Amino acid sequence: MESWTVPPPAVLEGAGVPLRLHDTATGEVRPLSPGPVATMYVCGITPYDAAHLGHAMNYLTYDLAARVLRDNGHDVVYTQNVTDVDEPLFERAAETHDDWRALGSRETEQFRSDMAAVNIAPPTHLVGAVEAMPAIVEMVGLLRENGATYDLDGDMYFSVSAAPRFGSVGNLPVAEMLALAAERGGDPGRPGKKDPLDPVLWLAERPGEPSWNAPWGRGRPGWHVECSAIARSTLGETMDLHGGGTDLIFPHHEMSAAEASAALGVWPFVRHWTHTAMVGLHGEKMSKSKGNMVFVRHLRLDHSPAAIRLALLAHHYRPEWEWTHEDILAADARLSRWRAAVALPAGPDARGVMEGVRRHLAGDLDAPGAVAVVDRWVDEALRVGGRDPAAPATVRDVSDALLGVLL
Ligand code: 5CA
Ligand code: ZN
Repeated sequence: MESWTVPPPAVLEGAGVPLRLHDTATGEVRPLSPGPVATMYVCGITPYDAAHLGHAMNYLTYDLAARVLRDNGHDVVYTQNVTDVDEPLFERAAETHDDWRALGSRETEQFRSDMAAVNIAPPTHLVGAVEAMPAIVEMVGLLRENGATYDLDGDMYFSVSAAPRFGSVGNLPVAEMLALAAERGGDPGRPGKKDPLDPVLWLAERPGEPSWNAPWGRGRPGWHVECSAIARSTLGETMDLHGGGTDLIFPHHEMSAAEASAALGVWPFVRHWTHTAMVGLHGEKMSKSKGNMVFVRHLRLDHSPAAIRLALLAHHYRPEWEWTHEDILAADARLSRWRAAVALPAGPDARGVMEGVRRHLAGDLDAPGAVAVVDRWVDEALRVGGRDPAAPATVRDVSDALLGVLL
C-alpha cells in the first residue's frame, strides 16, 4: 500500500557518529554496524482506531534511528506492516456495522496523515497483511514442508520445538512466557497442543470472518507469521534492525523469529532487536483495548505538530513514562524559544550543537540529551546573543536533519 511523504530533511556537513543501540536479545547497547544498505523492520499498527501518543513514540524511535543511519551515509530500506487482518478489526467493524476493509483503510489513512504531520520519516515499504497474503501463504508452506507444524481440529499450529533458539529474543522464564501468551492473544490452555506456547499459524475458516485460499485449506494466518513473511519479502532473509514496543517482545517477536528460523534455516533472523517502552496515561499503558488514549489527531487541533514531536523527544525511548498535559505545554514553550533563537540574524558558535546532537542520538538515541544541547545554544542566543551569522541556520538544519523538528 502507499506509504506517506514528508519534506526531504537537510543534509549535514561532515561525518555522523556511528549508531549504538540497545539490543533486547543480548541486553547490551552495542554498535548496529550495517553495510552500505541498512535494513530495518518496525511492527506497524492494527488499524481499528486512531494513532495515540504511544504509537507516535514508537515510530519516532525508529525515525530517529533511520536519521542517524542516513547521517552516517547508509541507505536505509525500512519496512512497516499494517495488520489489516485481525480480530480487533473484525470486532470493531461488527460493533459499528462497518466493513472491516473500509475501517482498516480509513484508519490507515488517518495514521499516514498523523505520521506525516509529526514528520515521521516514511517507511520504504508499507505493507498490509491482505496484500502480503501470497508471501504469508508461502512462509506457512515452508514451515509445513519442514515439519514444523501440526494440525489441531483443522487449525494449523507452529511447533516451537522446531526452532532450537526459541526463547533467545526475550530470554524469559517459561512461567512468564505462559502468562504473557495468555494475556496477549495466545491460547496456552487449548487442549491438544504439543506445547502450550505453540502459536496458531493458520486458522481454519470461521463463519462470518474473512478467509483466503491456501493449499491446506481456506482460512487466515496467525499474527506472528505476518511480520516474518512481510520482512522476508521486502528485506530478505535477515535484517539489521527490528523494532516495536516492549509489549511485542513476547510472544510476537519471539514467535516471528522462531518461525523465520524454522522456515528459512537462518539465525539470527534479526541482528538487533530494539524495543520502545510503553507510554502510559493515568497509571496504565496507553492502549486501544483499555481506552485510555491521547490521540495525535486530537492534539493536532490545538498544538503544532512540531510541538507534539518535541514533547515526545523530551523522553528517552527505553524507560516507561506517563503522558501528562504538562508535556505538550512544555513543548509549546520550547518550540517558541527555539524558533525565536533561529530567527536571530546571528548567534553563538553552533559547531558544538551539531557534534553534541550527533553524539547523543548515536548513543542509544538519547533524544533528551540532544534536545538539551539545542536548549543550551538557544538560551545563550536569546540571553547574550552571538556574532556568527551562519549559526542560526546551522541549528535549524541540525534540528531538521537529526531531530526532525522544523523550525
Ligand atoms: N499490528 C501489531 C504489530 S505487528 C500491533 O501491535 N499494532 S498496535 O496498533 O497495537 O501497535 C502498533 C505499535 O505501537 C507496536 O509496535 C506497539 O508495540 C506500539 N505501541 C502500542 N502501544 C504503545 C504504547 N502505549 N507505548 C509505546 N508503544 C506502543
Ligand atoms: Zn509485527
